[in-house]
Amino acid sequence: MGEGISDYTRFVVDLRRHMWMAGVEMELRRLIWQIAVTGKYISAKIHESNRKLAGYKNLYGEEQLSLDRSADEILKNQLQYSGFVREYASEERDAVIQIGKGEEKYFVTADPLDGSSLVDTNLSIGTIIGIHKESVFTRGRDSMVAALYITYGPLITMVYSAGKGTHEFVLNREGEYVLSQEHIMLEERGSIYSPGGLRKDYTKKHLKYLEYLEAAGYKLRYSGGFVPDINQVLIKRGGVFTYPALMKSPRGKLRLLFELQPMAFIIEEAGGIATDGEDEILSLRVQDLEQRCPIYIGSRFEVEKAMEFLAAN
Ligand code: AFP
Repeated sequence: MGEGISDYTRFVVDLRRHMWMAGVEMELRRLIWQIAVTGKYISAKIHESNRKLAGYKNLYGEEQLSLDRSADEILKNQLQYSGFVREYASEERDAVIQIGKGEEKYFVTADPLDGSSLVDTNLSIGTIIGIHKESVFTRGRDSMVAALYITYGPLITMVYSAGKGTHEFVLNREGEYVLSQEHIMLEERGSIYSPGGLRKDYTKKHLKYLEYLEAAGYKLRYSGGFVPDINQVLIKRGGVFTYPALMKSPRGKLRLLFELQPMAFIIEEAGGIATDGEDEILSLRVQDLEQRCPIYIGSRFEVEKAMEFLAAN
């Protein structure tokens, strides 16, 4: 029996209503909403580019930006003079820029289009956002007030936390973000592992950890996109994503500020943990934008097991 439109609207919880009901502070609600809307423009750019952009000229003969730089421009323009954002730091820029008048409340970090090397394969990619109440050059634990990521896949989904749980929204045909999963909580342990990097470059301790997971029957799930790979651990309620210290690059590959802090904030709010193998990601001080860091993130059992293996003699 179909529900009348009034029933439908009664049960539909859109992003703005959810944040208001969760008691998220007004300016932060409006900023998160504005960023979520930007995801629609970035998605449109991905579709418009049909996976080719860099090096192409548009009909006016103008050189087209690569998709990740286009996504960065869209985000920056959307946040500039929004009234909420004082500074903007992006994986596509080599310095933090002031985009407000200087008294705004928030500092935003962005990986505008993570996994862009996957665009031509039509695999899912994403946007990763961190929202800070003070300069980002400190510990995430002290500065972060919210984080979100948008996954451009068969559906466009947005996962956010403003410190009151982790929640998922789906962009519906009407262009609204509608609540799909509220207060997502990871189990104590899961059944999937997502191992970045090359086996030949692993340290012996990391290799022993992966062999432990494989012997325990964990299923390998790795797409090469941090956003969908982490999203799978969250939505499947457990498991572990890791991009470890490698012999040739002891700091691993992923960026502390743009990729790891936002995901650590979100996963911790879902009852999981995120470490560099020794210390919690959100306890690490950000020294510079380029700072990379090994990562073990997901449900408690698997991440603590990793720390055991890495600490063993
Ligand atoms: P791109 O943004 O260059 O596609 O890199 C994606 C990424 O930064 C992150 O999303 C993945 O987890 C990781 O790199 C994959 O790295 P490998 O290609 O070395 O597996």
